[in-house]
Amino acid sequence: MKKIEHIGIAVKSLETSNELFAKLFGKEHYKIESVEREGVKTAFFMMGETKIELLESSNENSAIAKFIEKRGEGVHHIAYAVDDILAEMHRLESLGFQLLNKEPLPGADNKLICFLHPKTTNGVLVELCMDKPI
Ligand code: CMX
Repeated sequence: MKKIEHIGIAVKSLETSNELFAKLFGKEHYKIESVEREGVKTAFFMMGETKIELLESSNENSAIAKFIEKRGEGVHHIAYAVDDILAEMHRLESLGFQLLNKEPLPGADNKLICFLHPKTTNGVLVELCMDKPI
C-alpha cells in the first residue's frame, strides 16, 4: 500500500455537508459523482495528496443508509492507494483478511476498488483503490 488515497465520511445530506466542509477547509469540493451500484452520491475535496469523500445514501438499503442508521454520521472508511489491486487482494486474502468483493469493482473518481470486512481489520472498513488503467 502506498498512501491514504481518501477518507470516506458518511453524511445525511450532501448539500448541507458540502457547505459545512467548504467552510471547514476554506475551499469547495471539486467533484460530485453518483455510484449507482453502491446507492451513493459522493463529493470529493482535495486535501494535499489525500482526498475527503463525503457519502450520501441515495436509497434506504445502501451501506451508507445502514451505517448512518446504526452509528450516525461519521468516518465510514479509509481508502489506500495500491499499484496492483489484484496482487494486493491476493496478498491480503492469503493473510486472512476478508475481501468483500472477489473482483475489483469500478468506484468513484476513476478507480478500481475492493473493500475488506471491518471485522478483519480492527473495526475499520478498508478500501483498496487503484487508478483505472487508461
Ligand atoms: N466501518 C466499521 N464497521 C462497520 C461499517 C463501517 N463502515 N459498516 C458496518 N460495520 C459494522 C456493523 O456495525 C456491524 O458491527 P456489529 O456486528 O458490531 O454490529 C458489522 O460491521 C457487520 O455489519 P453487518 O450488519 O453484518 O453488515 P452490514 O450489512 O452493515 O455490512 C459491510 C457491513 C461493511 C459488510 C457493508 O457495509 C459493505 O459491504 N461495505 C462495502 C461497500 C460500501 O461500504 N459501500 C459504500 C461506499 C461506496 C463508495 O465509497 O463509493
